[in-house]
Amino acid sequence: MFTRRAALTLPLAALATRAGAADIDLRLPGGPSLRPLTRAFPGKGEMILQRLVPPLLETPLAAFDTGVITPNDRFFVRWHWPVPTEIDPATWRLAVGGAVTTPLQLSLAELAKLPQQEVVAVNQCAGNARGLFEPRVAGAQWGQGAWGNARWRGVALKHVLDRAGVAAGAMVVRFAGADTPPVEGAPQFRKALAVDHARDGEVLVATHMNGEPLPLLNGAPLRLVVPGWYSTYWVKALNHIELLPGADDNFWMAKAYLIPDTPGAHVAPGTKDFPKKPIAAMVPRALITSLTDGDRAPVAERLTLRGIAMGGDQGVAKVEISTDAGATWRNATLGVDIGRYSFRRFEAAIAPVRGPMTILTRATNSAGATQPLAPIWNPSGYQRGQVEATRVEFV
Ligand SMILES: Nc1nc2c(c(=O)[nH]1)N[C@H]1C(S)=C(S)[C@@H](COP(=O)(O)O)O[C@H]1N2
Ligand SMILES: [Mo]
Repeated sequence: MFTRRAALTLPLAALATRAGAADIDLRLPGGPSLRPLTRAFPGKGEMILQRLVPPLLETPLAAFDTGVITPNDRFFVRWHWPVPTEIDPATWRLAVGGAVTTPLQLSLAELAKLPQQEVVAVNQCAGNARGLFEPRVAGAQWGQGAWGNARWRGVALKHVLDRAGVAAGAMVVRFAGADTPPVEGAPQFRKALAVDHARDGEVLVATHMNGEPLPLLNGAPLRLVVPGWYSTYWVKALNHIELLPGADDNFWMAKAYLIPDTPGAHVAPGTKDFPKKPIAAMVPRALITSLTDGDRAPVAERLTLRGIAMGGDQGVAKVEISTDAGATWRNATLGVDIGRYSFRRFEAAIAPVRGPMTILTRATNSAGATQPLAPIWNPSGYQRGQVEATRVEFV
């Protein structure tokens, strides 16, 4: 399925096409904003090259404007450590151990015999749009393309855990993939969920994405899908599940991916000392996709705006737009509802006049959570959730 040769040529191919690649301007307020576009990665079409090794590939905004599902070949990519390249589906094993009654070594064929289910869900990096934080924060300077929406298929994690038998006293389930750090002593990427969450019947061990086997760069042959939660938990190239009797104190749970324990994960810019908690469920967001912030566009009698919205860990109840800095809002028309964890498309007509216009978009979910007008700031650039502004010059 994935040949060794294809995997090994990955960084070289990207390097070869880097020179002379067309640039895209992400319009980041705090620093260099141009990025090369690349088609050099296996299974990927045109992507924004944020980093070569390990790859960070961002989805161009235009790819979100064509439908509610993000195609596999445009889906963003993020790895902390080098991409595991020696993937042989025939010998792949998912080990389940720790506080279980029956430790398991499941092959892909055995997993395929367990009941299969599907969910459409948004996979969003905790740091999506970090590059728009003001003042600027350290980390990958993503624009608005470190998320995507796909139809995931696989086995409910619950079935896998039931097979192993969760021992009394097990509290958390820890996940690890086949990627290992290239330097000794660096922490392997591992994430954990509470046992009850892991057994909720919605968390999946996925094999397929939009009807195809998972692309290599998106975690083939198995990845965790945690609907409604940030993708840091969606462990790729999953090969190890471990039940622990207490909290997971590994680096990626205890030290990284922590947000301020404040409303909206917001602290005053520059603040370093605040109560922290692990990032968890996503928050509502809406974004115009038919225009990019900073665009010039021709005046027209009527212009239909299109965009995508998500409700975080709930369905989208409404999307509103404002062209008067939030003084008044009106409802956008929502597209088809294909599940609470999915993107939902929206449309709204405006009558542009010559000159600058700022269009605000605000999503509210079915639990009543909505987007604040004031910008979010925290030192890691996580959980951007404020109303997005698309500034357009009509000419
Ligand atoms: N094994 C493994 N899984 C991982 C990661 C990783 O570095 N290694 N990164 C996580 C993070 S932070 C993100 S944003 C998502 C990205 O998923 P994608 O590359 O399929 O878009 O993978 C998650 N799962
Ligand atoms: Mo991420």
